[in-house]
Amino acid sequence: MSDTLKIVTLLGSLRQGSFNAMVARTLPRIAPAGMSIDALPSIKDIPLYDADMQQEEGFPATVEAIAEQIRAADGVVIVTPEYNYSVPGGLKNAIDWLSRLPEQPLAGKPVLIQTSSMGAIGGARCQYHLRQILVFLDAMVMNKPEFMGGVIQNKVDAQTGEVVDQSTLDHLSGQLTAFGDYIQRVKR
Ligand code: FMN
Repeated sequence: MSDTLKIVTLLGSLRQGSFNAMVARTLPRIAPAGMSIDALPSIKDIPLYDADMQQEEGFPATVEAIAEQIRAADGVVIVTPEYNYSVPGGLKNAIDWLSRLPEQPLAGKPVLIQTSSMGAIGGARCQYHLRQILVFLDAMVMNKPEFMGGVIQNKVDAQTGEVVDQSTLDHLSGQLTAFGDYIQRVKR
């Protein structure tokens, strides 16, 4: 492992103007010293999980690419909206594919969760469903501090596509610093 902590972001929204994409895009410039943050490939073109497809055609190239980058990273930040009080289907589908890989990339991997929504509680209900899923994948999800970006549409600049609200920025950068410390504590 190099001195720089290599973090990758997995985005749960597919839409062009995604507020969660704005959160993910903001992270590199507010990361603590010694931490790099890069976006994983979009999950948009991953087909619905199908065991027959897996057997006949192998894993989709995007799933293989995401897995390889997760394996090479020190930690993963999952940045996602909440859909119907839970995890968006596209994100669950990507996790389902990843979970079937022989060298399952999230096993033992430090993971941070960030949810944002236009609602007041910022996707809190999604977080606990996502944590439950990640138990089975044996990921090492950081407990606290949590980040739930409520009413996120009022905290971003649509022109630059980044978070501008200062208390949200402070919360996010504090959480990233805590994640760096967490990785140092749990890394093997
Ligand atoms: N917002 C919530 O706070 N809780 C929900 O349960 C919830 N369910 C949604 C379900 C669907 C199918 C969609 C399209 C939106 C839902 N929303 C919910 C609103 C999202 O928070 C909002 O669309 C948000 O902007 C999505 O994130 P994005 O901007 O990153 O795409």
